[in-house]
Amino acid sequence: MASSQLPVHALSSASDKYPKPQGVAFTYGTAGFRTKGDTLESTLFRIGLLAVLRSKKLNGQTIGVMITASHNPAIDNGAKLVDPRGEMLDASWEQHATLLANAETTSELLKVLTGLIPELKIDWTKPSRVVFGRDTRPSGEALVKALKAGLEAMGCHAPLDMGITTTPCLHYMVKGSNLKQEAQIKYGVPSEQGYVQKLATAFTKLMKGKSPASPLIVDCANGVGAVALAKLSPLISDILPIRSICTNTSDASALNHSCGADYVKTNQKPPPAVQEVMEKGHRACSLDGDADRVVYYYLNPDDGKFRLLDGDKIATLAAGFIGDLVKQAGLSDTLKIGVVQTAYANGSSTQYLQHNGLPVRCVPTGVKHLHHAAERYNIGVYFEANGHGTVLFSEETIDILNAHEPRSPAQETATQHLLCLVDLINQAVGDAISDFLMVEVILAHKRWGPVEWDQGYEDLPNRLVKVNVTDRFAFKTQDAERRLVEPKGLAERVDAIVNKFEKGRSFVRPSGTEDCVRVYAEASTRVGADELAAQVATLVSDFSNGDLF
Ligand code: 16G
Ligand code: MG
Repeated sequence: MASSQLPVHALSSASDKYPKPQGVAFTYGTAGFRTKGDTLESTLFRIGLLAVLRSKKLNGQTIGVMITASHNPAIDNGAKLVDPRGEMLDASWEQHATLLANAETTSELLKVLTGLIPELKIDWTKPSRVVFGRDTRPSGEALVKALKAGLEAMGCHAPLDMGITTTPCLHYMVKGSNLKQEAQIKYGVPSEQGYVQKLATAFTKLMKGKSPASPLIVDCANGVGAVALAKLSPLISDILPIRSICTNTSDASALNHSCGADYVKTNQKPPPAVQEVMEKGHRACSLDGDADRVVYYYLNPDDGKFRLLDGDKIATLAAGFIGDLVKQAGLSDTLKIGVVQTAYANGSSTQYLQHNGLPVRCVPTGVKHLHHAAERYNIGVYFEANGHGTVLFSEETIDILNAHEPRSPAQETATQHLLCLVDLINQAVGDAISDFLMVEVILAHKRWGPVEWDQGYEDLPNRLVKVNVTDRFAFKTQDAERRLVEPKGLAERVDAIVNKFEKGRSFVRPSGTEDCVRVYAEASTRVGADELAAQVATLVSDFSNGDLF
């Protein structure tokens, strides 16, 4: 049996060096494992084991491991696996990750592992290839060591260490590593340098003939985005001057502290460091700690009020622009564009898209759900309101664009622009940097500033509330998380509250990353949205305390 070749001795002695902390339960959630960094060494060792199995299962294709806790505080860390096309680990394997991470002892771990090999029909004789990277967190170094120990114990030769890198760069790398030579030439060199070059080239082509943009303020969340931007920025500085803020990666405690996309989205205001340098009417954007998420904002020129241009605004901007290019290229009968959102998308954005004739699909929260849904269109635009997202062009679409014979110079230009966008926009996963370059291209082409961009629709006032409950798993949803199916009877009570509010909408879902339940509410007025959120939150908390039913 194949499993008999498992290097049991090597595994056993290596595993003993990475004992699982007692009394901790690990879960591979929406974005992989995520918890305190100093509790994760055994988990990283075991992720190494799983990465090797995954690679062998997929015939030796390269698998990625990213060590990051994204927008969480510096003390946290996490890890996620990346599948060969650069997408998130197939959901059916998440349970194996959880199972391995929770084996209490080395012998239990070996038992789980030995069971998985026949269960997953893994041919042990296949090779395994793994590439990994980490963000700037101090615990990252020890976690890399643990991961390497796991890979080595499984006989994975020469895994590729990308060092400190952004999550999207790692995804780009995985995708590129698995392409055949010819496809790889078109895609770009699978290295960090190759990625930076690819973005800079596409951006430069798309900005040809456009006057240089006014400087863009980029808040790097004191994270790895600062490192990546320092490499890209000099290549495009004469077209887009970038003023990087919050670039302190040497002081760990600064990471995501009073800065970054999550701060802006949650507090609905610029980070203090950005506020200091922001001028009315000028745009700024904030990345998160691993640079896979971006939101824009500006201060209203009239009253100086903060205005957020979130993932929904980016999605509508991108879908509109790309839709126009498809029309100008003469391909609107051939290429179908679709937009994918989650229940958190502001109702006004959904309505705006639908009025503009764009099909919109709603899927559960988490990049993997959006990504898979977007793959079903010729051109799939997906963004979460929080700024995670990208635009996917299917292989067939790229072939159609390459083969297209334009009937006019305008058609030719539009076709070329679409092809350049394929290069500019990360096709594996959302990239804050690639996304803001896309936004900058669109604004330049439309000769828009943030004010014009913002004019498409007005967000409905909304509120997100966190409710601590005794058991978040008691809350089960359906219809892309828009409706509760359990606890029984709660959905009807939520409906009864929602119906009291003009344009009211509210939903309740268990968080995939924290031990809590989230309540979202929107309504026609600020007071209404706040009141609706408060009433639904009280309902949820009463239930949790056993005061209901
Ligand atoms: C993770 C997800 C993000 C989602 C968020 C929801 C990825 C890469 N990240 O950060 O897409 O919006 O979780 O968090 O999938 P929640 O379940 O705690 O509300
Ligand atoms: Mg992130």
